[in-house]
Amino acid sequence: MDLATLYRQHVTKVSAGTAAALEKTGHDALLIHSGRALKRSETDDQYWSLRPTPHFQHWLPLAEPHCAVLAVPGRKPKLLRAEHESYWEMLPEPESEHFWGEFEVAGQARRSELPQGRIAFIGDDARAARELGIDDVNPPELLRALDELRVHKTEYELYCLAKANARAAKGHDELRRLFAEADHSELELHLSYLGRTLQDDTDTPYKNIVALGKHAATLHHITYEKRAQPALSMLVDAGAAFCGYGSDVTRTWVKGGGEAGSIFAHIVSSMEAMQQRLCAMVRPGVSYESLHDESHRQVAAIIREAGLSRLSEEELLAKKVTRAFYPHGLGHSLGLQVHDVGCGLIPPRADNPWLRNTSTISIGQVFTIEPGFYFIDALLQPVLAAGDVDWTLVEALAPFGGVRIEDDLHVGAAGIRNLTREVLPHGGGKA
Ligand SMILES: [Mn+2]
Repeated sequence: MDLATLYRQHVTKVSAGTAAALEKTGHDALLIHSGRALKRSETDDQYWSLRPTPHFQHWLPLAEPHCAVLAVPGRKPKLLRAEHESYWEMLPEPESEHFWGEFEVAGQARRSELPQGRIAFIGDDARAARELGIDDVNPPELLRALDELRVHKTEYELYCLAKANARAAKGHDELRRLFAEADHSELELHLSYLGRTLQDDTDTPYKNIVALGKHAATLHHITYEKRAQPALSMLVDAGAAFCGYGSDVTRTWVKGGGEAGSIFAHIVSSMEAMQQRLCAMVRPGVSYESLHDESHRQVAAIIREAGLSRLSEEELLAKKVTRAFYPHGLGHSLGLQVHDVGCGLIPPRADNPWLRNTSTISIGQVFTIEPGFYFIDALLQPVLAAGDVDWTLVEALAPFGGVRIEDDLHVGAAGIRNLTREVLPHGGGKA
């Protein structure tokens, strides 16, 4: 099916879901605002490029400020589009033109033209709501119902997420090649990724994490070293956007490094094998948290196999040693937001504080599987002090930073689709 047909079906589903949500919350209409361009500083007149309200982007891939979708059950949705008068800047062009036909397009939202009855406003810009005389701003019950619509992706959304993965794959392939052939700075690698994926820094779904060597131990390393580094490892956590939907992909590569390098390379390939085993365990009805718990058991096995500890797997879990090496969750829901809504409604168990997906896996979900293994000084100090890990080996491996391998998975009726591996077959290892 072509994009326009998929999109038509998507809008039909979003319209029906929105109508049901409005009925439930007792609203007659909904105005979803795209947002206001925020000033970079109050003392000057430069603006950040707009990150539209995700609820707005659920309807259409337009990144213009001061636009709104007016949804009235039973009527064709209306796109209220602000007149662009500035000659200083141009509006960003949408990636594709497939969406216009599904809307009645009109000028900027005006108070006098809003329908009668109870109207809800969804968006970040409360000032716009006040200007329109709408006082029902982001009602929580309606927000919850709209978030619920985003958990199970339509075929159109899946198409966009697959495109976002294909775009990211080009950047990851390029960085692997650059890393293998010569020493580069993190900044150069970051800029090469942007160039290869045709994205400006503000277009990416999240700030690229490009970490050479020990920097990989900083989970969100985004302050790039500007000088070329003779690094032995590279962790790249970088995605791409397509029509508002984002991919989230991490790869870890190693080169050289003598004996410690071989041990680290072995840890990377063990993590790659483990990540693939976890992906193979994904199926409807399984609790995501049980996969997270399984990933800790497998990390315990890797700690032992690498010779980092003589404790048993049970002891490594009980004494929270695996949590010192792997301090984040196995993954999260993915869609219009990198950490998408709807899969973390139940709080995780107290010992899994950073787990963002606590759902029971169901058909239509898209989420990441991203186990990690790091040498983070602050977290390892207590387990080192307790004598639970081999201090000399930790010291030898610390310059490699860490490993993370991350794919985006779709749970389909016909099976699990790994959106990342179909375009980027290798998770990491020797560059
Ligand atoms: Mn992620």
